[in-house]
Order: sequence, then C-alpha cells, then structure tokens
Amino acid sequence: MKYFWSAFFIAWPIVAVAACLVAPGMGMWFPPQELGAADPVYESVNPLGRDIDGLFYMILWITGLVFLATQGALAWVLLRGASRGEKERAVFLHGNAKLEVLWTVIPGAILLFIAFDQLDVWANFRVVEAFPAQAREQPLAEIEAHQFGWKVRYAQPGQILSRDHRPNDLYDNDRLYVPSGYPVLIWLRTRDVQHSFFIPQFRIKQDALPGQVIPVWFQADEPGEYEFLCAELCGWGHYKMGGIIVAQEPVRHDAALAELARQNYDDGVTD
Ligand SMILES: [Cu+2]
Repeated sequence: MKYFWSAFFIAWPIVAVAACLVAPGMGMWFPPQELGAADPVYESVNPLGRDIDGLFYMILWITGLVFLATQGALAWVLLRGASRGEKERAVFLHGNAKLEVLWTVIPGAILLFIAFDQLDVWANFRVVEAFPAQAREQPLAEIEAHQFGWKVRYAQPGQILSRDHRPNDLYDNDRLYVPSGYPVLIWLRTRDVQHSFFIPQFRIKQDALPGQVIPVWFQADEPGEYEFLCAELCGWGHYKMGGIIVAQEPVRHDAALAELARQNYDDGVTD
C-alpha cells in the first residue's frame, strides 16, 4: 500500500504519453491528405499548412519535454516520500530566490523565442503584403458566406475579378474550383452573421466578419477534392454549411470554369 498511490499517479502520465505515441498510427492526428485513407499521410497538401504544422510540432516538442521533466520530478518526489522511513523527518523549505528567477527567466526566454520564430508564418498567413505575389495580383474568387451556405463568385474566364459585382460574373454554390500547384487568393465575406471558413486539410481557418472583405490564400499541391466547412456557430443550419474545394490541373480547371460559364449563361434555347 505504501507504493500504491505513487504508482497510481506515475501511471497516468505514462498512459498519456503512450496514447500520444500510438494516436497517429490509429488515424487520430492531423486531418490527413486523403480523408478516410487506410494509410493516412498527415503532411498538409498546402505549403502554408505545412509551415503551420511546423509551429505546432515545435510547441509540441517544447511542452512534451517539459511535461516529461515535470512528471519525472513528480515521480521522484512520490517514490522518495514513499520510501522514507517512519522516523525520518520531512524538510521544510521557505522559497529559493535563485530557483524562482531561473524558472521565470527560462519560460520567458522560450516564449520570446516562439514569438519571434513564428513571425514569418504569421505574416504569410495574415499580412497581405507577404502573400505570394501571383495570388495577390489575380484573386481567384469571392466567397460569400450566408445562413447557411457559401456563394462563390468568379470573374468571366479571361477577366480579372473585381470587388464590385459585374453582370457577367460567374456564380456557384458550396464548391470552389482551384488550379492545383498554384497559390490562390479568395476574398472572404459574409452576407449576414459571422461565419468561419475552415479547410482542415489545408490548416486554413478564417472568420468571415460582417462588413469586411478578408483576403485568404492557400495552395493545393495535389489535385483532389478537399472539404471546407463553417467553424463558427452561426444558427440552426450551421451543421450543413459544408462545401468542397475541387483542385485540378490548370487545363482542367479552366475547362471547369468554362463549363460553369456555360451553365450560368445558357438560356436553354436551342435553334
Ligand atoms: Cu456559418
């Protein structure tokens, strides 16, 4: 019984670490490149997503090592206490200035390091001037969220998208065509309440705020279909605010937009 509680409290961090180690092998990790794949690839298909994951892994390493160190210290204290003889007296300490300075300065330095280290990724995600020029100069589409869906607006093929709606713009619902292998920029807005544009496989999540047009960029390295959804509880139909990103080789992408133009403007009359 003497060692029971020590063993009990030492077991839980071991279970926690073991669970973290086996989770990726069981499909419980980042959203994989292909949803539901038997052999999931956890690397994001979006270059910016990989940078964001890099920050996550760095922080995971730091917190993981600190967790192991503190739990190891706790285990040592528990075992030391349990093995203490009946007559052995406890030692009482009243603060240790040196130690307190040390455990304030070290976490402070680590936080400062993270703050500076993540600046580039943050700028790349949020500061328009740091976006790839190619994406900035030719916005692909405007995505307008509404209760409960996504309205997508493109310019007529061959034209550049304008902020103001033009009579020959193309419209689509809950589906965004993107050329694979190229950075694309979309303008995100909302017709009513707050929504959030979330592409798990790209690690992109951006709130849509009433009255604002927010630029968001990403790149699908590989052709494929990727889910996007609303990540901001926006009303009773929030659950059904899903959509699909269709990434295709540029030639097929252009063909898809041409087909959309035909669907938008075909009056159904044949002669
Ligand atoms: Cu929503």
